[in-house]
Amino acid sequence: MAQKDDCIFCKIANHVIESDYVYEDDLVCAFRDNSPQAPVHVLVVPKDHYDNIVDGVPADVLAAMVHAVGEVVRICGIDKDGFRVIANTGAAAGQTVMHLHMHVLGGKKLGEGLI
Ligand code: IU
Repeated sequence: MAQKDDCIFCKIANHVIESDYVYEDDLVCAFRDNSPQAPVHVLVVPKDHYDNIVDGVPADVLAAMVHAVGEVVRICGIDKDGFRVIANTGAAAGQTVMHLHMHVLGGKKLGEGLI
């Protein structure tokens, strides 16, 4: 699996288009959402293209994403107060960018419901 030509998150994750990065390693990067829904709203994305979290994503990539979540919450200072991780999957769940991403949200009291 590699990049997809017309995918905006492939371009951001591989620095074809620059963004406001928070964390990066060989497999993933994390950058601030450009329409933040909370004081901290960061997206963790793999550098290779997968449509969503059940699109045959290798275990090392999934592990790198979860590791990156931990790095992001420490870097952004929300590890102690609590945060939320969301991976909208498919249009019915509100996925608008069809490149796997995890939202990391925090920095305020979040709503108590799941949906
Ligand atoms: P969703 O789970 O697919 O709905 O989330 C996509 C997010 O990507 C959404 O919060 C957008 O604000 C965000 N985003 C971005 O940060 N930069 C972009 O260039 C684009 C979308 I397109």
